[in-house]
Amino acid sequence: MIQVEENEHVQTLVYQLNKEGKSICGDSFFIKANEEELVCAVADGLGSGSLANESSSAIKDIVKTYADEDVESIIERCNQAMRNKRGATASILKFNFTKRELTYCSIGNVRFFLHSPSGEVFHPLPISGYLSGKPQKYKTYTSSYEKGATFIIYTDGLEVPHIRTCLKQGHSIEVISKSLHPYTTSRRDDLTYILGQLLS
Ligand SMILES: [Mn+2]
Repeated sequence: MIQVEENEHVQTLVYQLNKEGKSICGDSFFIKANEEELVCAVADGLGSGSLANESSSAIKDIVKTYADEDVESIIERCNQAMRNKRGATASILKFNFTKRELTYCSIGNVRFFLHSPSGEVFHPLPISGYLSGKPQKYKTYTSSYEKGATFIIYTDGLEVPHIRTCLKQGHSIEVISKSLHPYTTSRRDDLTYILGQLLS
């Protein structure tokens, strides 16, 4: 499944595929761009199927409702919502187009890479664990970004050995998406990625 969200500041593309034999995806995502910012989130519910989806879709709903808050308060709201659920790993990312700055907060194995045209790679190291409703410490990353930078957020269903190389070639997100295709066919797990390029 592919969804596209774009405006004059950003172009994004979402790809999602269920685990083999599953009719419900345990991963969920949220993405929204307006004149000021891009908000995106990816969550991987523990396990698979409907119970996994219950957790990850609750995260999606919270990000949608509280998208105006900062990434750390949103992720804490998501954590609270996991109390009577299985739990999930999640990443929340915002790009502020006016400040040309990104903020990122994450727990668990959802990963994020940003590649700038100057060659710099921004890759916050994943923090182990998952959102479970228990008290949790967060680390919020802030970084400036360059026009033309490409990024990806993805769940562990996508097993790419050299994700940096895929982003580095300076290709459009459609071409990058095509180059990721061979890594999406095993279907050992639910798979979600958001690919994007900053245009301004
Ligand atoms: Mn997974």
